[in-house]
Amino acid sequence: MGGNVVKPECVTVLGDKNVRSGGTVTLRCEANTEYVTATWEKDGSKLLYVEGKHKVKPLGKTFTLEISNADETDEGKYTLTLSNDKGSASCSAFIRVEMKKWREVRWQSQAEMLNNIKTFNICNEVEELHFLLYGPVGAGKSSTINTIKSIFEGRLFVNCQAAAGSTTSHTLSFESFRLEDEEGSFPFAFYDVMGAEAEAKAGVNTQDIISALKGHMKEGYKFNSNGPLSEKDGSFYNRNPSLGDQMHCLVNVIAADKISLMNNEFIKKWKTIRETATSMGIPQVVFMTRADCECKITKENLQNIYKSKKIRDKIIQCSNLLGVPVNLVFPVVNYHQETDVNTDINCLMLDAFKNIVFWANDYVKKCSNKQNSHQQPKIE
Ligand SMILES: Nc1nc2c(ncn2[C@@H]2O[C@H](COP(=O)(O)OP(=O)(O)O)[C@@H](O)[C@H]2O)c(=O)[nH]1
Ligand SMILES: [Mg+2]
Repeated sequence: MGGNVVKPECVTVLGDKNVRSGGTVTLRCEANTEYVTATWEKDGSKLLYVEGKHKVKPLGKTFTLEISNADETDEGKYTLTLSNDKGSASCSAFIRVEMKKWREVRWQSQAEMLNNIKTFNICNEVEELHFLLYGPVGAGKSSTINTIKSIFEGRLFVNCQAAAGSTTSHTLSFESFRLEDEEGSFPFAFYDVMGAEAEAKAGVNTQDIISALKGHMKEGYKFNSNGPLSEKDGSFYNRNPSLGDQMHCLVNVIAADKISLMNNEFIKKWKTIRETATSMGIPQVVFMTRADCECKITKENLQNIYKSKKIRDKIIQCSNLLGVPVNLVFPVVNYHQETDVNTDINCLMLDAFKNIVFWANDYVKKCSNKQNSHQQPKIE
């Protein structure tokens, strides 16, 4: 090669690719010279070539890597490095593997799902089902309520103030939001609490969330970072809450793209709240918002959400972090930039929402059966 050796440069670089599970994908780079040694890495480690799966083809100045029969282990960042005596050059690309669907959403059945919820018969024991949304500032609690309200009302709803990239809470008092359409209202109430911050003194007080779960906190109570609601506060403390005053489902809200940023202090707070909910038997789920921020194929097409390895990995991470079973973690996307309603956003949210409606109702029925069996004299 002698005089032909020049410092390697990439004339065209590798491009990100999506591949279906079982499919074949090729990464290609054009260099300025063929006199180079090419090495491939995956996620920062030397690629282990598997016979029949990986084919590496240098052809003149073109360097390709072909991966056949793709599966989820093939997803990752691939880097090609070209080197010779004069130096080296490298470029990278991400391969996303679209997995076989691992959960079903009825994308075509918005009207039917919505109708099932609108005509849902709540048990007689309470007038409405209460859902408490809990999670850090910016997790998407207010946006989740806005999204559900938008679905019910058939137009975008923005009254529950969502913060634009803010780190302090916008929700300062204990407020509830109800669902309505032109025909009437529905027996569901959502409680948005001031975002929980990691520092013990900042954000919503853990004890306040527990009071809200148990039904001690009355609506309109102003959260105070310096101390929790006191039993002495006659106007906002309900001493003897009934089944109809307490919460019937705890919806933990976490942003898919911020899970890794959660600190231990925060997780500890969360654990305390979850333990209280568990001891009361309250159903608990996780709404993992901002799924579109975390996963490109989901952002491109929401119907890909249950084909995405990235989303599945996030769900597992979320489940491990919060101790909620994987099948109770629902990835969702909220309205955030749309100016009109979107069927896919609606179907994904309705799929999660219908579950919590049933579980909250089951919980109320179970509690009232227990109360009744304590009150009724035993027939010998
Ligand atoms: N891309 C995207 N942005 C979202 C989603 N949910 C919420 N957001 C945005 O995230 C930010 C925080 O949301 P917000 O509802 O105020 O969070 P809260 O503090 O938990 O009430 C806002 O800028 C929202 O527009 C989502 O699913 N996707
Ligand atoms: Mg909020």
